[in-house]
Amino acid sequence: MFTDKDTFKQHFQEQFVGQLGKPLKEATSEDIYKVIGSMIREEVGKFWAQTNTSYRESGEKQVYYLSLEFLMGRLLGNNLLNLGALNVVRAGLSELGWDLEEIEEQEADAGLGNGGLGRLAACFMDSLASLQYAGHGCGIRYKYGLFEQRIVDGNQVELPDYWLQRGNVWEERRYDKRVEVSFWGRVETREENGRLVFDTVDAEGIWAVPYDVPLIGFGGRHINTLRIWSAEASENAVRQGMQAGGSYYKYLDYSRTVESITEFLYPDDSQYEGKLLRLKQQYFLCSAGLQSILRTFDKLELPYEELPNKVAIHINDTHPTLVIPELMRILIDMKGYGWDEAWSIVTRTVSYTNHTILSEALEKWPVVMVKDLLPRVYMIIEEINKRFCAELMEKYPDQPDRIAQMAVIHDDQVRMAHLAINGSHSINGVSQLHTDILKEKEMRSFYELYPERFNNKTNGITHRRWLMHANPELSRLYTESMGDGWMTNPYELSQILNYKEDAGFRQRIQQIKLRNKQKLAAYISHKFDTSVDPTSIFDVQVKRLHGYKRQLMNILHVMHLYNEIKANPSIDRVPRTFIFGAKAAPSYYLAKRIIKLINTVAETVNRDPQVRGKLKVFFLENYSVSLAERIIPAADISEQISTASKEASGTGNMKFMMNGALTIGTMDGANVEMYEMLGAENMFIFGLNAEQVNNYYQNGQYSSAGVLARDSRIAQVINQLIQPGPFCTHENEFEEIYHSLISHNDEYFVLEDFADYARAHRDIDAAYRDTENWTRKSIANLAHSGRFASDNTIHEYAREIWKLAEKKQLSMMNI
Ligand code: 26V
Repeated sequence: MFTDKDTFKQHFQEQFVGQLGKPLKEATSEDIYKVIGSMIREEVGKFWAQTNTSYRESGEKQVYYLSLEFLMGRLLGNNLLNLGALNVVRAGLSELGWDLEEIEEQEADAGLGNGGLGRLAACFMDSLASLQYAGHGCGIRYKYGLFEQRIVDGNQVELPDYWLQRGNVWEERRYDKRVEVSFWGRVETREENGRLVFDTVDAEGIWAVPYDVPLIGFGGRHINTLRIWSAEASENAVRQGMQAGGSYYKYLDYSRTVESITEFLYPDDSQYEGKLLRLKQQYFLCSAGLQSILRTFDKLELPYEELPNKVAIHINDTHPTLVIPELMRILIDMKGYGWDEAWSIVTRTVSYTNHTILSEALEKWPVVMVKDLLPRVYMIIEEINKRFCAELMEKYPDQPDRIAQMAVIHDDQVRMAHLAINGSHSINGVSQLHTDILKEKEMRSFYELYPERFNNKTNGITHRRWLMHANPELSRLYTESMGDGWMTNPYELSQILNYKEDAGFRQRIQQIKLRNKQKLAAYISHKFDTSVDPTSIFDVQVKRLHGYKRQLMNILHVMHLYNEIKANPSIDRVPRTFIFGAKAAPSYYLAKRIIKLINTVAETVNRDPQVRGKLKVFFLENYSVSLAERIIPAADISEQISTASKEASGTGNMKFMMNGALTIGTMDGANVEMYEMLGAENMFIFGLNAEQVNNYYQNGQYSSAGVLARDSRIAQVINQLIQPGPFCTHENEFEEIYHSLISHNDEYFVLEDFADYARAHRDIDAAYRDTENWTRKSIANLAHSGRFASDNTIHEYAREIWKLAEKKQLSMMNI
């Protein structure tokens, strides 16, 4: 179908008329999108089946990546890329008068994730399939993805993201594979053949209906499955209700209540704490996922002692931790295993990744809630806690505080991280620094108890989406210069270091960056109806809005630059365009004020003729995967400026590096590992390090007011938050921001790091003037970025955590 342009065109034309029943000349771009999507589905169907058959026949170990989030973005371009059909389809469509990029725009982003954690899951799916591992995703088919962000009068407004409105060509509803998930009820205990038996009675059963999405590996032959579950009322429950005298309208109400379980994705928001619907989502995923995993395992007709050899279940953060007690429940109550045997099976099967040390993100559930919603599961959690505390008592007989601090149930709350650590054989952090902090601080007592369980797996990103798809011109240059080995072995990107001193090559790199910037400039110009200078430095910070990520420091610095130019209009500065993109959690008030501040500064700066040609600021609304693919290839500077110790890894940092941007950053998360490879000459490092931050927290000797008193530049900017002037239309407009910095002593050290941040920005200004040297630095970044390809990360997970058989290195020969 996709072998050559003419075959494609012929198939496409037939399919179009056949499927839509109208002539091609009446086609809309949405029609074209849908027809190509269905052709891809048809093309891969055979290989999907083959992959599944080979799994069944070989009995090889299967990995299931359980995650409440899969931030997949659009699939058309990437599927075509992995099928090797991108050029054929682009050329074929072009002959028919269509532009592939415009067709890609028709697809709604699958925004089933908040940010880093969800996007990591998506990158991992791509690597698993591309490396031909037997690894699948298991998630929730939310009706609404993360909210759509609009900026109205400078403020964030949230709208529902009904991504399924126009249908979803990639999914396959598999009603025949539905399973039942039970909530509520009570546990009755009886004895049977000298054994205690637990029956849950009066529970409410609902259907979990799976939708399967093919995960097409590079080469198009190996196809894994992303199975996402949707909640539906079970007709049995309905019939019983009706027979008991319920009305038709009651049924409609009831089924809506059931469907609400998978209605929307929770925003990453501290306000969610204790929300029953979120707990229901978590158990729904665990119960449905496990039933489907075990159904596949059962086909092997092996005893459950073999489960850890045939199945690995990985939990993405603590959100799916209930798989641990749920698997215990199945093994004990349904398969007849004793506690110790079951526990050994569970802990050898499950592994867990921690993604944050922010204490507000550590999940806890009120005991009463878990007990009511999941009575039998709660009994098991209680037993896990009891046995764990007994083990601790034996080890630390005279340290009751330590035991209380480590217990799974404490203060009438279930601590999910403790349950996850207890019930897994592997606990990993997502960068070396993050893992060290887990071991030495956050999870120290657990590390002392189970040192062998802790390990690091530095995050990665898929170079197929973030380089080959997002930056096709750069990819073409690579292949022309050094062949296509880098596509299957991203470490080969280091070969471009050989071209660092090649003036022609550097010029090509400069041209590609300029063209990417021109494209983004056109997009921004169109959105804002203003001009954007593509030769200015594009300085970009795109990521979720959070205090620790310090978008505030960035915008305060922009205010400072503005003040400088106003004070000295002839100052010599390389023109800069600052670009922001960020969603704030709907109830995170301060974060929303920061968005308003950024927009206010943007308005003032962009309309001031005195700074024209030197400074521009844009806040691009609704940051998403597809927008990231537009922005990142056009960036000169990547802002990775979190308070050291707070950003577990970061993955945006890697995407920018892979597209030749230079990083201004703190020694935090994976920035540290980038720095180890790049050195000070290829990165702009500034600010406190993790140890210094930690010391400040411990000795309490930081005073933001003190910084203000010492530095008049900062004082000026801070006062501009509350005094009418260029950035503040009325008195105290940004007083909450002001108070967070002054009255609340600047939790994230924005003021402390400001001076060094400004210094690093001056270094950027100086460095950018030397175009050739800048390009050398950019090339060093590109060359070392292969290390952060998620293919490497996945090989490490496969080898060290999931214990999968070694895969041989793929090459373009066997793709
Ligand atoms: C928390 C919550 C709590 C409320 C309900 C919804 C929800 C969703 C997510 C979260 C925690 C998000 C944690 C997270 O995204 N961590 C990021 O993980 C990235 C991948 O490992 C890493 O690169 C980032 O540094 C880290 O912040």
